[in-house]
Amino acid sequence: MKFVDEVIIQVKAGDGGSGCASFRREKYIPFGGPNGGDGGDGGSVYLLGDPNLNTLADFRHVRTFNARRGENGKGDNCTGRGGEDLLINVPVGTIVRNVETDELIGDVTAAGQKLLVAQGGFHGLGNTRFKSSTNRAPRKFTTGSPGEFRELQLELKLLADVGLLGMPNAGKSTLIRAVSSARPKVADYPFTTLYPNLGVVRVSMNRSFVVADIPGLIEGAAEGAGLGIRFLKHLARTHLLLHLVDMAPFNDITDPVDEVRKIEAELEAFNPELVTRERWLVLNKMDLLPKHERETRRRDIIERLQWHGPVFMISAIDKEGTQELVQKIMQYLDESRGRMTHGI
Ligand SMILES: Nc1nc2c(ncn2[C@@H]2O[C@H](COP(=O)(O)OP(=O)(O)OP(=O)(O)O)[C@@H](O)[C@H]2O)c(=O)[nH]1
Ligand SMILES: [Mg+2]
Repeated sequence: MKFVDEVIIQVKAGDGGSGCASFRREKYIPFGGPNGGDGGDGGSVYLLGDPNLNTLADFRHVRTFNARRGENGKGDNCTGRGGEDLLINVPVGTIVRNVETDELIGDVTAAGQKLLVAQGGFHGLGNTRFKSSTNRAPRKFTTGSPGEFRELQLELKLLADVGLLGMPNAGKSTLIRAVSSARPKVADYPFTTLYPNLGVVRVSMNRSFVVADIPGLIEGAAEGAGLGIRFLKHLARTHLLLHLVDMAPFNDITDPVDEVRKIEAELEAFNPELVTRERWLVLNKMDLLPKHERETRRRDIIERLQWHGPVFMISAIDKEGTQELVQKIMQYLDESRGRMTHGI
């Protein structure tokens, strides 16, 4: 399915039903009193976080959403039926703005979260309500108020704990397949991954984290080369970046150190804050190097990069070193979540 992460939709809540002006008319009872009932409230429009969606693609086809109006009141003091609320399912991570005012309406960050985006109209009052000692036969009633109308901009910024970063073919999708049940396509040509995928990594019964696999970046991505950097925004809400590097490129011209620097330059061009985000170096494809060369290659890369952060050496394809990486990630996330909840 096509990946869409920005759409504009229109939502209209239901109008409130009008009150009714009516009088009791029964045989042998002249001058029966007022008996007009109230109208019903209009339905409101809500967005609902749906964990099974990961794109806004459905909104390319249907862009207008109307909740039902409340029914008008009737005689015999019958209240009109309220209009049903309308729930629109959106992926978790959807940010909602009012197009007209550019105001932020909210952020759907959890499955099952309901966000009110257009309030239904209030019901009108029937003439029974206006009965008083001085006016026993009021003809007055009120109409329902209109439901809110809004034009909304929906923007999806995937919510993942960990983001994968790297050149095409570094093995990002292979890694996500090795550690989660997600099955993104893997192939030996660049730009196999065309849109972000999420994978849930289950570490034990109730400990897990979410990894986002994003399309590979190349030099000049900030200017639109390759698939560009438009997917980098999906890394904005991650806590940790894994920077994957092919440590055994098949030709001598490709230097892993250059490859890392190119990606850093693109990050910087997109959003300097991303460069300061916690980032771990993951040297992949170690299976392609003879055992005795691995450590030398690793040291050479770290030294030339002057890398001081954590470094891992793995073979995503053989799942070597991947479990250790997963454990370290879980530990790091537990600690940083702990820091957040303790306000440190
Ligand atoms: N030998 C070896 N090959 C690997 C390893 N990891 C990935 N590959 C191969 O490298 C190629 C690219 O892997 P992908 O996982 O598609 O790479 P990617 O980073 O997702 O690439 P894009 O989606 O194009 O950005 C495939 O042919 C994989 O089989 C590894 O650990 N060892
Ligand atoms: Mg891929």
